[in-house]
This record gives sequence, structure tokens and C-alpha cells, in this order.
Amino acid sequence: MQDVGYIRNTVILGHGKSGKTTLAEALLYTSGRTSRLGKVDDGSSTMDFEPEETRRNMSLSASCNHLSWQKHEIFFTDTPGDDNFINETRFAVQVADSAVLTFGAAAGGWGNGEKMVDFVLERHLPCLLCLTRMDRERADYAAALEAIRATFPLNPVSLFLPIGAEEQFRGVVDLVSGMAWYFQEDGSGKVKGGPVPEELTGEVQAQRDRLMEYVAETDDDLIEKFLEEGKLSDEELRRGLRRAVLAGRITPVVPCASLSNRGSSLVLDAMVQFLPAPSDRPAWLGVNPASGEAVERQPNAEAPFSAQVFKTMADPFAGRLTIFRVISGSLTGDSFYNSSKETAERFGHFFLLEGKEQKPADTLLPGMVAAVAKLKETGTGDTLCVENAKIRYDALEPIPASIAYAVRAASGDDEKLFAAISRMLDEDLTLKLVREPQTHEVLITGTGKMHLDVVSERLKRKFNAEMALTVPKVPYRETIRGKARVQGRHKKQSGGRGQFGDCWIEMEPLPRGGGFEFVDKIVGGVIPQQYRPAVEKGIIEAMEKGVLAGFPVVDMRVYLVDGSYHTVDSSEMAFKVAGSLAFKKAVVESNPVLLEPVMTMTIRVPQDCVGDVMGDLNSRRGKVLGMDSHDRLEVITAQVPQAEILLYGPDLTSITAGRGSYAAAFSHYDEVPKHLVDKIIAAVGAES
Ligand SMILES: Nc1nc2c(ncn2[C@@H]2O[C@H](COP(=O)(O)OP(=O)(O)OP(=O)(O)O)[C@@H](O)[C@H]2O)c(=O)[nH]1
Ligand SMILES: [Mg+2]
Repeated sequence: MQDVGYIRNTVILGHGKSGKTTLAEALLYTSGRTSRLGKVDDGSSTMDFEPEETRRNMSLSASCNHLSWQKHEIFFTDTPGDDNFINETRFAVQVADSAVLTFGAAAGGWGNGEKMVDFVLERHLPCLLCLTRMDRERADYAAALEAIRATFPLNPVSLFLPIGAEEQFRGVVDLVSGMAWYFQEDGSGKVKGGPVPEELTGEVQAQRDRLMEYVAETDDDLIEKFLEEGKLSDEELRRGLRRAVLAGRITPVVPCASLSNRGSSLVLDAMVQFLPAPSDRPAWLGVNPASGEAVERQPNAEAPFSAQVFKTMADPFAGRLTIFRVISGSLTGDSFYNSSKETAERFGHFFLLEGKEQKPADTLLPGMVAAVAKLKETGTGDTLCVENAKIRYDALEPIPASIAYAVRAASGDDEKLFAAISRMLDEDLTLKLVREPQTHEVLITGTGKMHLDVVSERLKRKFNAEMALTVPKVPYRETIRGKARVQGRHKKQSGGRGQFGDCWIEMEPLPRGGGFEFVDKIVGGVIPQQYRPAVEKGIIEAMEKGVLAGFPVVDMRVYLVDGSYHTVDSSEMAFKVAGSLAFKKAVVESNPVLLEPVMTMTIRVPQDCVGDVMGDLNSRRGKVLGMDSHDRLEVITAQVPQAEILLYGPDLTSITAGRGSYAAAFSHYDEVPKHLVDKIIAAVGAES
């Protein structure tokens, strides 16, 4: 059995297009796991294997693999950088022991890199920073490093000094050993030793001294030795570095250019040397599902088995594939207990994931990522354990959806479409179907338009079902501002028995949210008791379609005050009609107005975007309620009419270059300003 100390579990994350997948491909190839260097751009990537990914040349979902390097087994997950698929990234971060953070080496243009840094910091993950795309024009290692140091609380410390820049990036000087390494020209990703270029010797000495001092400062014993002797041995430096990284005090930095496979072996070495084994991490905290008491698991092989599911994939033929990370203990056999669903689950085999391939395995240890097929109850976020040592870990909440479209089947076969979508809900927790009772539309929610486009393509490929999306209707309502007293009289005489109902009602507004009240004030039986509820029924039916644009009417009180009846011709039906006639007349006479839903929004944006976001909110009729600083972000709270933010997500992304996010929840109904009422009424007229 493998020693857990030789396992690494890490997540590769970084801003969009920072070269995560290309780095993963280079690591796989250099370690010998793959026989050719996969490329994102020509669709030959092992990690981006979904047709939707190869079509776009980008990662859309978390993809797992593992490789061997210097007797270590490194399990890693390559994650999407785009905000549309950020849930995949968050769930993968949740179960990782460490992070490999990628930033492009040309300073700036880091898009949502800040969000990725926050994920790492929130989970206190020891982290290795790769400055990627070193071979590109304008790549400037020192400048990028300085910018990151100034912006993020990562304490980045370079392990290397690059030799050559851009296309001429040929090798590095290792600041720990002082040796120079040149990249092999055969694209193998490995390095060979060589002389330190003379023009760099001064800089190497200066940076090496700084590195030593920096590391010494993180450790009492080392600082003593350093102050006494003025230096540390290579071994002390390496051990000090490892300790400081594991404690999250510094982030070692490695340069690389993965597309031409330069620097991969350095990244692999650093992963083995400086990132934690599962057993180097603190105990994982959970609760005993029976008692609710806090319990913990040491991440070693001797503890009882526990694992957490971080991804589920829906396959039309193979069924559901559940992907989990082992947290403690070892797993053999064919069953485990799901403590989130409180049920035992059986399976055939478990597999290790190698991109899209799955390889059977017989024992799982802490840090390993594995998959099982066809579980019945298990979903993403669930805890798996043994029945005699139950534990449940916190499941991560998916970030709320930021966009909703009305969805129908393009073919008209809604039943087939919704059955297919509900199978996709398993693998994608931001995806939700919501029935909107007032507009009778079914809404599908997601993180952005691109997210829903990808869902649409997957539905077509996997289940041959096609969605038709439209911008959802706004559930407007109508109400009154004034009072009225009117008569509703229904009289019909045609041949035999006639119909007669006659009522007088008074109508007055109720405060917003007051709904509807009906008060029976008839005295002396001018309308007999059995017909009075019929008047109310007639009103309630008529309330469904208002007089302005046919939206439901709300927030008023109706008094039934007078009326008359006929001993033969009166009936419940006749009074119902009278009630509805009276209602319509009363609304017309009570100054009817249109109401629109207003949402409370919480918008998180970097400080330098606040002005633009505020300006944009202003143009959307938004009212800013307050602003608060959280870490490096400003949190704006505002109320904005729903009609103005139906497609806010993509707009916020373009205003903030992907660095903003928001959540919106219904707050209240408010009057539509006069100048917009006619437009809305005209739009409804055009539709019907
Ligand atoms: N010149 C050069 N181009 C690179 C390098 N690494 C990646 N690229 C290119 O940059 C683009 C993005 O690379 P990916 O590896 O897909 O980046 P990613 O971070 O996985 O992107 P997402 O998954 O979409 O967030 C592709 O066109 C790559 O070919 C590199 O080292 N040098
Ligand atoms: Mg990628």
C-alpha cells in the first residue's frame, strides 16, 4: 500500500485563459502519463475533452487526472477560469489540499484572478503560483510578480530567476541551490544543468540572499541561525520553505511556458517538494449526523473512511458518475454509507479518472480522487463514510444563479425536454427550473448566458432535446390609488327564466402587499346571505385580469354595501357576474396604476469599478441603499426594478471585466413611473 506522505492532491485554478489546461497537459506529458503533448487549441487536450470544450477551446468543467513524479502520486483537478462555470472550480477547491494558481506572466489582464485568489485564501490552501505563458510577447516575470505582490496577500517568493525572456526564455537559475537549469530542446519538459549566465550572477546572489532572509523570518530557529551565520544551508532553506508554504505564510513562484513545454519539470518538483501531503493538512471537521456533535477526521489511512463528492456527471448511457475525494481512511469493497442522505450505497467498482478515461483501482487512500457509477441517491456535496463511524462534512452552497430565461422545447415536446433537464440538474447545481405562477412560464436559471448555451448544447448531444430560450416576462401587477362606489348589475331576460344580480360595492386601496380583503356590510338582507359569497367569487375571478394591461390586480379592499335581488331570477351565477362587473367598473374609477417587482441586489465589485457600476445602476432606475467594504471588494446594496436587470449578469461581467458578481432577491412591488406605463401596455398588446 502506498504511503499517504507520497500523495499530493491539488487543484489548478486561475483567471480565464491563464494556461491552466495547457500546464496540466505539459505536466502529464513530462511525467510520462501521456505520450504526446495535448493542446487546447487543436482539440487534442486530455483534460478539455468534452465536445463543448473543444469547440470553444476552453474548459467548461472540472477535469481530473493523476501522474507519478519522483515516487509521488499527484492527483489534480484542472478547473474552468470563466465565471460562467465557477461553481465547478469552487467545488474542486473545497476538497483540495493545495492549489496551483496560474497567472499570465504579462502583468495585467488578469480578469477574475482576484476571485481565484480569494478561493485559495478562504480555504487556507498552501499554494504554488505559476507565472505562465513566459514565452509570449510582453511577458515580464519581475513586473508580474511585483504586481501580484502589491495586489494580493499571498506573499509570493520566487524560487527561480528566468534566463532569457519571451521567445528567448531558455532556462532558470534555481535560487535555492544557485544552479542554472536549461530547458531540453526536445520538448520533453525536462531540464539540464549549465552555467549561470555571467550577467545574472549579481542578481542571483541578491535574490538568493533575500529568499534566505525571507524564509528565515518565518521560523524562530532559522532566524537565529541566519543571524549568527549569515546564511542557511540548501537543506535548511528547502525545509524552511516547505514549512512556510504549508503554514500559508509564503507562496513559492515558478515561471513556465507550457505550450512549448518549458518549465514543467520545475513545477512538478515544486509540487512534490513544497505542497502538502494529505496527512500534512489539519484534521477535517464535520458533524456526527445522529447527534449533531462536532467530529473530526485525521487525513491518514488509519482513520475511518470518509470522502466528499465534488462533482456528478450525467451520462445518457452509463448513468450517473459520482466523483469524490477521499479525506480519511482507505476504501476497498463495493459499498459505503452516504451520511448526507442517510442511506447505504452499493456500486460495482471504483475508478481513477484520467481525463475522460476511467481506470479501475482496488484501494483508495486519502488524497485520491475516484469515481463510481450508478449510485442511486448520492449528489454533489454529499459525504461518504462507513456506517460505524459516521461523519458529515459541510456541503458547499452553489453560488446563486444570476440569469434566468423562459424555456420551452424547440420541438414542442416539453415533457421530453424537462425530463432531460432534470437529469442535468444532478451535475449542475446552479441550474434550476422554476415555474413562475403569474406568467405561467418555466424559467431556467444559470450563471450566465454562456452557461445556458453550454447546457443547451449538452442537452442536445446527450439527450437529443433542444431548448428554446426567451427573455422572461416581468410579472407586473395592477392596483388602484383612489376610491370608488359603483353598481354592478346583471339582468338578462331571454325566454323562460331570467338572470338577475345587483350589487353596490365600495373600493379602496390597501397598503402594498395588503392583497385583497372583502367586507360584507349588507344589512337587512337586501342581498340574501346565499348570494353574497358569489359576489366575492366574481370579484376574485375578475382580479386575475386587470383593466390596464390584463395583469393581476392586488392591494385593495372591497365593501359589499348594497344591492337588490329577484325571488325567481336571482342565482349565484347572476351575482357572480354582477360582482365582476362592479369590480371592473370600480377599478376604472379608482385611478388604476401599474406595479412592477423591485429586487434587492447585492453587488460585489472591485473598488476601481464602483463608479461605473453605480452609473449603470442609475441608468437602470436603481436606488443605492448602501455600500460596504469587504476585503478588497466593495459591496453595493441597491434596489432595482426587475425589468431593468433581466440580463444583468452579462452586463456586470463586461463592466467589471469579469471581476464583479451579484445576487438579487425579490423585495417588493412598486409603481411603474408614468412615462413607462404606455410602453408596457403597448408591448402586452403587441404580444396578444
Ligand atoms: N504562447 C503560449 N501560449 C499559451 C501558453 N499556455 C497557454 N497558452 C495559450 O493560451 C490559451 C489559453 O490556454 P488554456 O490552457 O486553455 O488556458 P486555461 O487557463 O485552461 O483557460 P480556461 O480553462 O478557458 O480558463 C490557449 O490558446 C493556449 O494555447 C504558453 O505557455 N505559451
Ligand atoms: Mg482550461
